[in-house]
Amino acid sequence: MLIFANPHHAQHEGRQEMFRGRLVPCHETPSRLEHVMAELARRPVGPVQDPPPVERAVLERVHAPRYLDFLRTAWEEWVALDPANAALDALPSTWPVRGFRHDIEPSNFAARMGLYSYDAGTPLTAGTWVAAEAGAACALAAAQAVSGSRGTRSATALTRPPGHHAGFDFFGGYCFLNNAALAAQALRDAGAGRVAVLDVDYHHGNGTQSLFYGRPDVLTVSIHGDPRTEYPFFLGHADERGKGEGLGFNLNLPLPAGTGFGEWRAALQFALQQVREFAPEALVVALGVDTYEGDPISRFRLASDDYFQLGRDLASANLPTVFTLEGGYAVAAMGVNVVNVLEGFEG
Ligand code: SP5
Ligand code: ZN
Repeated sequence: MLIFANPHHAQHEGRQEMFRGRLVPCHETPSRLEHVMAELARRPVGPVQDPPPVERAVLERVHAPRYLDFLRTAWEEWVALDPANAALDALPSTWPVRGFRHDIEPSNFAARMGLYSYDAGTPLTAGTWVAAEAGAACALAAAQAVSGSRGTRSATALTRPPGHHAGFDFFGGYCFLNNAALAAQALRDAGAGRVAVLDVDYHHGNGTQSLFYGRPDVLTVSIHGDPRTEYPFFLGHADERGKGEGLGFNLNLPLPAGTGFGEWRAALQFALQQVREFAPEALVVALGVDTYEGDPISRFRLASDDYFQLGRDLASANLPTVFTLEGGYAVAAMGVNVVNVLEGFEG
């Protein structure tokens, strides 16, 4: 297992996210990745490397050019509004709504923050672009590593901010660039005819789903908390099966809050069966460990030891596999849980 770790992840350090009318400390912190790195030092599963730099054109395979430009320059614009802003995060507070908007892109910064986002829980900070870009580089390096007949069997992008909630031209859910989607597209571009993305984060992979919804070449599967009660709420229902040529190539497996490993694993087995029937040439696993029983913002009940079994089950697909790191907010347990998956996968 090759591991590409984001050398710049700590530059993305949000202070606060909006929750019930208050700004509360961010759950998505640099310490998350530091715990994974520390556990990997105790239990190495493979060499840890820096990724090579990413090319803009590769990011444009998934994201809108004007969205990328916005992310790259947003912090400068934010500070230019008022030098005192340098001590604050930028958070959106106004959004376009369906049926009540014009195509004209506003020049106002707050308006464009809203145009390119969908929640007030995802602060943009001084180092967000540098961290997100280097994270995407990890995902792309991992995809390259498993590509072709001489590729390694598996590679992991150990990175934050996470990616699976980010879409063509929007950030949200702590995510800016969709690392799993970038990996899947890179695998396609490197010659894989069909690629499957299996998202096991607690939250529905709404960004990834939206990116591939009309495409039959990338199967997207997500196991997650029922969006009737769980974030991101507006997508992730079982009847979302894809559209046009992509009809039948999206699968959502929502489960109720409180679900334990037995039922969760049954959903995983079904998901893996669907992946097998799709017969992909590569697999991307959007690996969130916020399914853990101790997670502070999520409500499944997986125990640390269950993550070994998750790793073994994923290995049974017998495919070149890229892991991208998504959620997981029980910070102290996060290292153990992630490394358990990778160890279980390695066998
Ligand atoms: C990648 C990922 O897992 N993103 C999840 C984003 C969830 N954002 C909304 C969380 C709201 C929960 N806030 C609880 C605060 C309790 N103090
Ligand atoms: Zn999550």
